Amino acid sequence: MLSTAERNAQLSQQSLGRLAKEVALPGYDRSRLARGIVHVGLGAFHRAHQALYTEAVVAQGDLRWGIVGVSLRDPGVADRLAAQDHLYSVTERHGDEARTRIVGVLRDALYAPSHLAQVIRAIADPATTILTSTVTEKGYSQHPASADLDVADAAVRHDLAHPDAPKTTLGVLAAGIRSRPAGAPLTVVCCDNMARNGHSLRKLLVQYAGLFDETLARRIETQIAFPNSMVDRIVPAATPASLAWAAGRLGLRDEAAIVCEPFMQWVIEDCFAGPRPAWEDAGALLTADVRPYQAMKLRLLNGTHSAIAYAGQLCGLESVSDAMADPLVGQFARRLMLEDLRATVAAPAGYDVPAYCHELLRRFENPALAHRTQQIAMDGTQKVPVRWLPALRESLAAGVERPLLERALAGWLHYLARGRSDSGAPLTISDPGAEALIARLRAAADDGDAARAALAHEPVFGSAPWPPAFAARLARHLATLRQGGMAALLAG
Ligand code: CS2
Repeated sequence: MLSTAERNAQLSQQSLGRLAKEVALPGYDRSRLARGIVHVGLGAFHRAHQALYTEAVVAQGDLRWGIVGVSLRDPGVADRLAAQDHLYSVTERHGDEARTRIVGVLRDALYAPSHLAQVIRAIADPATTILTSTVTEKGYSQHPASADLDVADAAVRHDLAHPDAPKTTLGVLAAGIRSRPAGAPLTVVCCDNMARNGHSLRKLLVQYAGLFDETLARRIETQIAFPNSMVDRIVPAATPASLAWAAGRLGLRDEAAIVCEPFMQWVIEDCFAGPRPAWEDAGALLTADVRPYQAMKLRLLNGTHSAIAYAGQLCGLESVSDAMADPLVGQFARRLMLEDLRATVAAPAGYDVPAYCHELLRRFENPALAHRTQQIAMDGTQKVPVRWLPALRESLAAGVERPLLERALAGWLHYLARGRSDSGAPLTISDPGAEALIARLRAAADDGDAARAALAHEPVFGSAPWPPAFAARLARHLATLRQGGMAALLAG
């Protein structure tokens, strides 16, 4: 229990008047906010991205779009938000500039394992016409290489046996949709970094529902809209230091404070089944085809990010801005983006890709963000097949080598196999899908064997064979890494 003094020193509806005066407040009557959106995955990214687009729509007077946030894994976030009347701050920082506002659009925050009935009711409510999700790539029970439902996954098997007591994202969505009145329009907007994310989610949900309720599967397929979307904003996970910094700025404690970059982008396919917030009034781009934007962002931003993450981890560089300031790793990241990855990207109509790259590099250099390389390095077995492998496959099929991207891939494999930085410090590898790949790498007799064994690991690298000459180059890079670390690989 918080004492009165502690409550007074913490962000809440009641303490809004005590905030530092440069902090912007919700400019609408929160008590009149209806619930029109359910969001699954209540992490910092959603709260600093989709929630802000919606906050802007609500601030213009359309009060239908309050958000019910659902957390599937983290019990803490719902409690922290509830203790603050679901208010939190977002500070946008670049260099010395900072802008802080309090976000009021969240109506409720539910931890699904302990409030499942409420979550299902919220999804089933016909006033909910939009459901958004940010549960990370691994949150969709998708087999990374086949892109189909991973029916071998223990949590999926649990949900199929108990569809009314689900644990997975797909299980919770299906249970909620099953309880909706027929004909109530719903649009599901997947906001995770996957190619064709909306279509993938539809396919997975239909596959999942089809295994226990054919009628539900048909309903999902024919009546619910699943626009693809591209989301972008760099939002580092909070740390004790970022929370302390935010408290200093606010004049109050905010246990859910977010510090992120000023840049924000959302491109959404304009196919909705029913009412939606006018997100375009808040700067979102509604368009007929999101795929070129997705490919551009996943390859240039996320592809470079992952390379920075593994090179950074191996070289003892804690944050992206540290890595960008490092002569070898910074130069590697720039060349990887501008030479190898850019060559694989077709610009969306009217888009200035060189200017986009220039801005990306500036964003990575932002010294005010402590964006940890360890955070981005997580879940490589989910990210690499989306961010690097399509560009590599296409290039190799056209007979083109991508020397920097190939080095990035070798760097990731070396990071997994060795589990230590180049100076010998143990690394925390957080990737539940990596166990089998690590076992293959560590069991290999030599570098050639390691390269071939990795490329034959179907869940990540797919079933189509990779060219032997490419495997040989990868083996040479692994040898260089083993002998001289990342510095030797990047200097060569
Ligand atoms: C990052 C992304 O953690 C990661 O894997 O690459 O979260 C990245 O910061 C966002 O996609 C930026 O929009």
